[in-house]
Amino acid sequence: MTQLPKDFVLGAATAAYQVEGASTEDGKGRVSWDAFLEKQGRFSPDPASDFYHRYEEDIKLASEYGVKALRISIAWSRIIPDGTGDINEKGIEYYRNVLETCHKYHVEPYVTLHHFDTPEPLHFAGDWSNKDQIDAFARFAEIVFDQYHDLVKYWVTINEPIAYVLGQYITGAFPPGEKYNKLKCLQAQHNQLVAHSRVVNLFKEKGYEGEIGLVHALTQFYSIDDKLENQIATYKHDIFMNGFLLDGTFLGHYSLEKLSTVQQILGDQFSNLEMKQDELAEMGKASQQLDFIGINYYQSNWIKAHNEESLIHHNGTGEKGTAIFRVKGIGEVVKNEAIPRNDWDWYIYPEGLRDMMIRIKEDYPNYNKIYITENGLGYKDVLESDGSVHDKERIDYVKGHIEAVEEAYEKHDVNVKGYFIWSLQDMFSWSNGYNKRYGLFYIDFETQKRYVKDSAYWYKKLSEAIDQQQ
Ligand code: BGP
Repeated sequence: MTQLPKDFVLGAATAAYQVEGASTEDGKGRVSWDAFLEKQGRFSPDPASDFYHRYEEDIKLASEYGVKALRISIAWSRIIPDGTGDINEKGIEYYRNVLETCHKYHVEPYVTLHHFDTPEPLHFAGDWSNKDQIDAFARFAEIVFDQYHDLVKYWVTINEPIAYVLGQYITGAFPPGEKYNKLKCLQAQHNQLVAHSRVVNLFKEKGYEGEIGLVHALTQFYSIDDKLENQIATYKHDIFMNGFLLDGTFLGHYSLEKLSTVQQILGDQFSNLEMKQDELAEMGKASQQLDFIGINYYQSNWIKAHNEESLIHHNGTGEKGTAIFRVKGIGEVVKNEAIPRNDWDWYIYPEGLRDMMIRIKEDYPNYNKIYITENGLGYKDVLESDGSVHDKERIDYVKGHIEAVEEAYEKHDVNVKGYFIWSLQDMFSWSNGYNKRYGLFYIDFETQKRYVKDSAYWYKKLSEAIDQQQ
């Protein structure tokens, strides 16, 4: 059933705000999303999957279905409610309980420090576009390392630097809902790399045991045809979304190729992009000490040039065919009828994952090792009257992507060490609400009862096959 080696980590991923619920309980502070969602009035982050109260049930389910590792995030606003002030002992205690429960069930925790949930006061002060957030984040990270270094071996600094700020400043689907602000988006990308680097260097200087990495959302981009202008647009698109961050992560600086493209994209605004020498020094140091890179891969996109006015429509309802993405001077995501896509217009193309892994290996030989830290299918699952959920589409999706991972490992010698399905259980999706389900376990959000999907049975078999490898 598998080519993957015995030590390959088969896991599942989650994020605090999407599963915990209890968003005002036990002293938790507000985050970037709270006011934004209240204003939208579409859906609430409570009770989500009620993981705050049901974590033991979910971790036990994970262990029963072959999930060997669980990616969680620690909500900064539970540990330091306003982001910079006093520590909340209830928050400290909660995550200690969660982590101890993981060990009780032999599920290895992989812990992310920032997964889209900046404490509200920092968010209102500019979030990652404000460099003051870097010091605050480093303080939070140090507190968390001191508290849990005995329980956590694998740390992730930041989840998806691009996805958070693309949603915030380009598509407007994330708070504060700004659109087409390329400068802010790039500034916040850079600032996140500096924050990540500070935390990596701190982790290494203080000599904590364990490994630390960064998780990138990497979408693979292909030109829709051979026309030169479309190839150039694809190249620019890639640098804006992937290349700038990958250079910063692995080289610790931005190559001239990336900078000149960013300069083209920003035009006159380029001189306002603030990248200081000491920040680049911090990044250079961190790039040499990074233990692993996490890839979150969901889809590939096909691109053509776009030099007219920008227009974006975020398909957050699952009405297939409604997504529009055109950004002046970067490119347009075009429809490609040859490739299947889900109801949210996300293209299903496992080859893109393989290509991305090979690119990282070739372009950045110091990449060390890769985990696929998120991959999965958003789907409108149906709970049958007998409690079963037949999610064949999800099994096919995951199988296809695992095969792409195997190909990268076997044929292209990519050092890939694990795969985390997104997600362990159904949960709240940031800009899509509750009908976009990803879990191995179905949740009836009214009753909070868990049901085992067909994909969970399949995943368990895969896990057993990996265990049986030599
Ligand atoms: C990633 C995030 C996750 C998760 C996933 C699915 O970008 O790290 O938190 O939400 O995407 O995305 P969505 O919920 O928008 O379908």
